[in-house]
Amino acid sequence: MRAWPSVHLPELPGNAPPLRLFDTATGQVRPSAPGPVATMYVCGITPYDATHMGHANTYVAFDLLHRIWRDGGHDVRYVQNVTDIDDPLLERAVATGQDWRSIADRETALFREDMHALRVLPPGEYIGAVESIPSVAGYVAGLQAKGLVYAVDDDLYFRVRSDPNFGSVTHLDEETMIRLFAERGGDPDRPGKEHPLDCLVWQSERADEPAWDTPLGHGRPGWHIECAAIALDFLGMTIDVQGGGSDLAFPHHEMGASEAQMITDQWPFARHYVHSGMVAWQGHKMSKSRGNLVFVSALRHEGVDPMAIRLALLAHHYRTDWAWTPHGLEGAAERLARLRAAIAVADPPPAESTLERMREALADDLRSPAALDALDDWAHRALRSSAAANTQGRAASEAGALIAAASDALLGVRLETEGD
Ligand code: 5CA
Ligand code: ZN
Repeated sequence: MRAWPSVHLPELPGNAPPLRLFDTATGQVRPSAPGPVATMYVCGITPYDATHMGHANTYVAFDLLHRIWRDGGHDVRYVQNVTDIDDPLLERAVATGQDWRSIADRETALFREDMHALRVLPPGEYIGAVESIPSVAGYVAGLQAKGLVYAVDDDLYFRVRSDPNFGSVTHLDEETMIRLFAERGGDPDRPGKEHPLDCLVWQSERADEPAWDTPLGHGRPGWHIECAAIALDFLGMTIDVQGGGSDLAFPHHEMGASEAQMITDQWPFARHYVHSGMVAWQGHKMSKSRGNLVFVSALRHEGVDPMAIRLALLAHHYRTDWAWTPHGLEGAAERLARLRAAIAVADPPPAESTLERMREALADDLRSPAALDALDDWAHRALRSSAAANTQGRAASEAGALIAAASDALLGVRLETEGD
């Protein structure tokens, strides 16, 4: 699949401290990406209603990580999937009378536009579930050959408990696992299963649903194995970061990790499991199934500057849960205008120490609010020291140019409004 176009990434002077990042599996902030090449797999959208602020928050969080690694001198190999075949997409197709493929194409196209507008750096590989079906079938056959798969009717299940490390991503007790599994697409109560937590890796053809011919039979992949397969195909073991929103930690990341570990007989699947917080709206987690959504594209069409949307997201540390508010967006738009005015000041204060503060904050588990505080402090001093600013959004001094470059490279917030 095609990703979206990249944007220019300015190079900054000096050195960045190495990134320390919270890992769900150990519950600790630990050094990330020991090697020169950093690898990251981030779960992509299920394209039936894109792109809401929850999605945007998650992809901007991992974009921040991408940018901080790049500033730290890493080459980043970034893979993201698109779940372009799954139950929710087929349900939406039935409910609206549209073809599931045209829904997926349309929403994926919109997602690309939104990501580009938000200056999210694209993954190097953007891979659809449908195009991965032969690969998934191969991995399932491999698990089958090891005796780790059994059939219920014609559907195939993975024995999650065959992995001695199952549970080591989220450390949940079994009751909680079963409850979350039921809430998030699993089927703990299906008769015929050996263990309630065993997960579907291959679903045989259902009436009126699409199916593909593979050596496993006529059907389609389960969800978790899709991401395990794509990550193994394009990154291999062991990846530096497996990422997604916190609602994916269990079962999706726990089960995908176990599948990959049992396929390869290696552990762990990922050195860090990184989870962004949930964005709420109208009192609930923003979700396609509930329909309480604020869309990036809707705001863009109202004329909201995507950089203000990005600032509204970055005002929250990526791991916190928070509620979207129009007030938060207004605050972000004001901050953007202030920063754009400040870089245009003719004689602002020096910017080196601000860059250093931003890098320190971001290297410490991506504390974007503290990085924004550093920018605000500089802007406050710049605007106080200057009687007259020239045009907003054009750096009028070396320090202004350095602040604009730092904001662009590290935060993905472009302050210069010319030459785009
Ligand atoms: N296709 C699967 C992953 S393989 C999927 O979960 N798709 S999704 O479209 O439902 O979600 C895409 C990403 O957005 C996931 O990382 C999910 O955790 C995140 N996400 C969904 N809703 C929210 C929300 N309200 N706040 C923050 N992140 C969210
Ligand atoms: Zn996934």
